[in-house]
Amino acid sequence: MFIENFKVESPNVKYSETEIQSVYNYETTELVHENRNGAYQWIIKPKSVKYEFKTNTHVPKLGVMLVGWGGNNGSTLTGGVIANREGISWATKDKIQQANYFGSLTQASAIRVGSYQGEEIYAPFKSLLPMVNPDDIVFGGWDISNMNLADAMGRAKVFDIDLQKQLRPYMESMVPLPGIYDPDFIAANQEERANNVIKGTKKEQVQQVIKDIKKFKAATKVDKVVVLWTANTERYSNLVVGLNDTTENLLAALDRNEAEISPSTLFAIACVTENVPFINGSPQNTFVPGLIDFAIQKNCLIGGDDFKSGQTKMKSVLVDFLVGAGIKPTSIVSYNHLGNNDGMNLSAPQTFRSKEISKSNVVDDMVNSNAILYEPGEHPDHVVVIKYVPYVADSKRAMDEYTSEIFMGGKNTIVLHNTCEDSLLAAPIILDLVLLAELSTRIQFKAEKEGKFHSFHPVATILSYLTKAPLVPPGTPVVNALSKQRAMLENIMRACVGLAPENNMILEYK
Ligand code: NAI
Ligand code: DG6
Repeated sequence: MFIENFKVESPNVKYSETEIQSVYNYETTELVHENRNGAYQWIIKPKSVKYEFKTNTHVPKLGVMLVGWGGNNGSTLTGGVIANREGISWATKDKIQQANYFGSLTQASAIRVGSYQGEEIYAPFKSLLPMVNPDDIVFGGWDISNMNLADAMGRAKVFDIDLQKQLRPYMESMVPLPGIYDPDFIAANQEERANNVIKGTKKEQVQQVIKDIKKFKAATKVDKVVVLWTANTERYSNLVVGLNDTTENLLAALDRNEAEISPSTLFAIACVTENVPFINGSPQNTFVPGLIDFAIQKNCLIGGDDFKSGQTKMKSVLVDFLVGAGIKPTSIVSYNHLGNNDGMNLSAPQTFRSKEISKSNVVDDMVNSNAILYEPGEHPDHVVVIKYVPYVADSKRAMDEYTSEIFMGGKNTIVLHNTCEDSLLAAPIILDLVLLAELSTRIQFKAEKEGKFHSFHPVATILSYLTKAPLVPPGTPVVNALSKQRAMLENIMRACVGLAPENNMILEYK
């Protein structure tokens, strides 16, 4: 059974006009490795820590500024939200299709809230806490191509033509602001597109982006802005001591107009300076140590890297399943070919390398979790290939072969073939990223020994379900397994309304 909304009644939760306050007992463990009677032993001690959460229930009017607004993802997301807002339907060869938010965790998934008269009861994920309605988001942003969003939607070749025709009038007047173009960081094949660029030194470019954000905020009267990079994948920046290792060095390098500061890092510097949350949807190392340091100093949310949309999402489910089932994946080979502008940009070795890195490290936590299967340091062979095939356009083909060792030396090979418009996978993920980033800035919490409430760490691990290479604060474990990432997010939101984590024990029926 499905219920649309609910309210929690418990001594642990208080709803007021402006906030939800909850008390939550975090049941965890403390590990000790010590000498007991002459031998070292691991001791696990259950531990309960009392936390208090406060969620501001005022849902702001949200502005989202996309870097790369005129790209396939940017135009698809903007058109998709308009279609939902306006209740647009269109004819396909199969049926009359209604706009929807399928693929969005916050808008189209459900959570279990309990059971009632022998039936499991589910509610929308978004009913857990008050969140921005995506239909109300005001979009804006930058692009190095000056094409308006209606033409950009046509260039992307993602939506059915009947839908495009209906969206055109809403999108024709949307024109991206000039972006920051640096040919050293993206593929040379992008040069033709770059007709809309911010001139000046790097510092002047940052100042222009700050002005753009302020102007957008004033013109649209939004309460809050989130900025998200969905522009081209850049090459990795070189990490250089004295240049981008600390806030001071990064800002001094900006003053000196150092070449090795990428456009994405410039956008991030602008956002952190203004305390505007910044999310990186591409694989490059935008968040150089000096930038992370800067975000921590300013307590400004940053999140990334690289949307986890298709092949990697499957990987972080399948490998978790295999290793969790006691099966040993020994070789993972992932091919994809695509023909959109992202594919063209990734055909250059330096930008491909950024993507290869973010696609390759995604099974480490699962492999490291099982020393019955893997020797220390052992890892499956893992190869990632991406080819540019213009004809298939945004319809990406992903082929994966997983070979595993099974019982008594047997081998098992699983082959997947996935065909799908890449931007239709990415757009709902972008939506979740901005909605959850906004929500997380309204949550404050404290553990029992902490005097004051504080926000989450500015490096937003809460967003990791949505990213291939979750950015984490130094010294924090990286979790890639999709089910764990989802459980973390859902359980934190449940804690905010005084609900225990979903434990799936269903003891009442045992
Ligand atoms: P796209 O190439 O269609 O769009 C990128 C846009 O960024 C272009 O319009 C380009 O003109 C613009 N641009 C480039 N540099 C810029 C700059 N410095 N400032 C402002 N605008 C700039 O690519 P698409 O398909 O929209 O993907 C965007 C990014 O998202 C890529 O990096 C891609 O790797 C990443 N991504 C996409 C996924 C998907 O499923 N579609 C999944 C994971 C990541
Ligand atoms: C080719 O791999 C293009 C990329 O931008 C991917 O489509 C994107 O990174 C999505 O990757 P995945 O592994 O989540 O499907």
